[in-house]
Parts: sequence; C-alpha cells; structure tokens
Amino acid sequence: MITGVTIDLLSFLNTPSYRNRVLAIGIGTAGCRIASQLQHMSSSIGKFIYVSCDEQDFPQIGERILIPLGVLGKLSPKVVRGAALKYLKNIDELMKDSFLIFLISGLGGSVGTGLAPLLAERIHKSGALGVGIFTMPFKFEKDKHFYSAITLQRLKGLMDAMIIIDNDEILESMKELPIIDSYKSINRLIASALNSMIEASAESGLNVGIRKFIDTVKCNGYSILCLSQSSSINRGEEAIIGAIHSLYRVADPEKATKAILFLMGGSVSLNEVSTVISRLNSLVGNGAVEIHYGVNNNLSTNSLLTVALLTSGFPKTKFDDYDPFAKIPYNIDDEVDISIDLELPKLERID
Ligand SMILES: Nc1nc2c(ncn2[C@@H]2O[C@H](COP(=O)(O)OP(=O)(O)OP(=O)(O)O)[C@@H](O)[C@H]2O)c(=O)[nH]1
Ligand SMILES: [Mg+2]
Repeated sequence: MITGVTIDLLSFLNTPSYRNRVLAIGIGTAGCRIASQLQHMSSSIGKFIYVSCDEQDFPQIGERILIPLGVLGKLSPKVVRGAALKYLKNIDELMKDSFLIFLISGLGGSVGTGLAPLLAERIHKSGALGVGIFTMPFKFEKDKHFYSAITLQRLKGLMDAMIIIDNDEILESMKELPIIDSYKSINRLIASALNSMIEASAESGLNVGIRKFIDTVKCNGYSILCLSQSSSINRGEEAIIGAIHSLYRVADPEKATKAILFLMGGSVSLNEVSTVISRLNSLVGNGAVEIHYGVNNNLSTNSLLTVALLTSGFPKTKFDDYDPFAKIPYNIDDEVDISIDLELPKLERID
C-alpha cells in the first residue's frame, strides 16, 4: 500500500470544478457494469472510461477503449496484458489531470486480472489518488480464486486504497431481491452504496462525502464493503447484524479501525440510526472504531432498509488463502504475452 502521498484533498474538494478531475475506470465485464451503474447515479464523478476486450461490456455513454484480441492464443491475463500495451498511451492521455481515480474491476477473469495491475501502475505513476474497487469471485468459481488472490496482492502495492467486495456475501444479502438477473441487482446495490457514500449531499438525509470516504479507505490495509437488508419490524438490528456477519466471514472484525455506515430506505428513524451505530461499536474494532454515518431517506413506503457498511484497516482477508503459494515470493502476475499482436513492431516500455 502506498504511503506518504501528499495530496491536499481538502483544497481539491474546495475547487468549484473538482468533479471534472474525478475519474472512474471500469475494466472487463464486471468492472464496466458496476461503473456504468455508478455513472447513472453519480454527480461527484465527472468522467468515466470503460476498458475491455469485449465490445458488449460497454455501456452507451462514456469513453471506451476496446482492446481487440483477435483469434490467436488462449485468453489469459498475460495475453490481455500484452494486447493492452499499445493502448496505454491512450489511457494515460484520458486520465491526465485526474486528481482522484476509482479503478473498478472484477478479479479472477482474464480481462480484469490482466488489466487491473497494468492500469493501477499508470494511475500510481500519474500521481493521482487511486482507489480500487474490486469484486472477488464466488466460492464456486474455483478456477478464478488463484488469479484473484495474486492480483489482489499486486494491486495492494499500487493503490492508495483497496475496497473489496465479496460477490458471495452480496448475493447472501439480497435474499429479499428477486434472484432473476441477480448480477444486475448486485451491481445496482454496490453502485448505490458507493454513490451514497461519496455524494456531496444526500437527497434527503445525512451525507458522508468524498473527504470522509477517502479518510476511511486510505489506510495501510484493505477495506471491505458489506451490505445487508431487512424489512422486518426490527429491520435496523437485523440489517446491521447481517452486515457484521458478512464482515466476520471475510476478515477479522477486531482489526477494523474506521467505518462508514450508510442507511438507505423509507422513513429511517433516529432510533434506528442509533441502534445500528451502537451495535457496530460493540461488535467491531474492539469498541474503538471511528464511525462516519449517513442516511438516505427515500420516499418509498416500502419498509426495506439497506445497511451499507464500509470498514477499513484489515491487514488480511480470507482471500489471502485463495493463493496456496502466498508465502513464496514470485511474480507470475507480471507476465506479459505479446504473441497475440504479431504486428507490434517493438514493445513500448511500460515503466
Ligand atoms: N458483481 C459482479 N460481479 C460480476 C459481474 N460479472 C461478472 N462478475 C464476476 O466478476 C469476476 C470476473 O468476471 P468477469 O468480469 O466476467 O471477467 P472479465 O474480467 O471480463 O474476464 P473474462 O472472463 O475473460 O471476460 C467473476 O468472479 C464473476 O463472477 C457483474 O456484473 N457484477
Ligand atoms: Mg468478460
């Protein structure tokens, strides 16, 4: 994790046009879909770039970079990386002048795993503040675990903040949503949780904002986003316990140092806010966790309450165990295969 980056976030946020210098980059299928949901909701992120090898990943709006793979070679992270080399200048140009960059990707697939470290390097070199938002594969996607784990570790050394989302846990939290089209529902939930936390003002309620968001996630460790929903009579209690259970399954909650708690739903009461915060305080971070909270009271009469819990400061997560060789130093994730691009006259340096 990068330390010592001197960035005056406060004066940046005080400039009237700061949104134009906030960029989100979606990579691969999952990354493009989540970024696209965010683009529909966000007024704090001024620019979106979509990078993928599959044209179908791109939404209608936003800057797109298609990295064609042709028909040669097996699709693997190193092949994707090799094919991407000649587009890096393009990407550098598009991210020029950005102060804050969100890099959004699913890890484990060839495109996200191949491109995320490459783009994280470019963000790091550009001097922008880099916040990674990465979804981790489902339990049943065993073939994706190893690559997701080594990529996560590589990214940790390149980004200023790392937000991990466990797809399994998000799915678990959506018991009350129709299973049909579940990726779409998961993405909407993730995007609205992140958006609620970074928006300058909640439509109706209490906001958190970019400054507190960055303050929470910029730490020497991982941040974890957990979501939980309930519409029972004790919905506050039930939703926060659900979110904390999720956290327990991903990392050691005692290691948490900071948290953002966001409540989204109809008619959220002060009583519910207070219940949720005191539960969090008693069950996470040995009672010493620094909590920011926000509320988005939507106008629906629906009794569904969604709790979004973003906790930070975790030195490790369950995903470290996805890499059986974690204790042996090696660089497999840096491999680049350029055989797919027979016409590339000479390799561009990427450092
Ligand atoms: N949350 C979420 N996860 C997704 C979505 N689509 C795929 N995933 C997950 O993200 C991980 C990577 O999958 P993809 O994004 O499809 O992979 P990719 O980077 O496009 O690479 P390829 O599979 O080679 O096309 C897997 O664990 C998928 O289950 C999505 O829309 N939302
Ligand atoms: Mg894909």
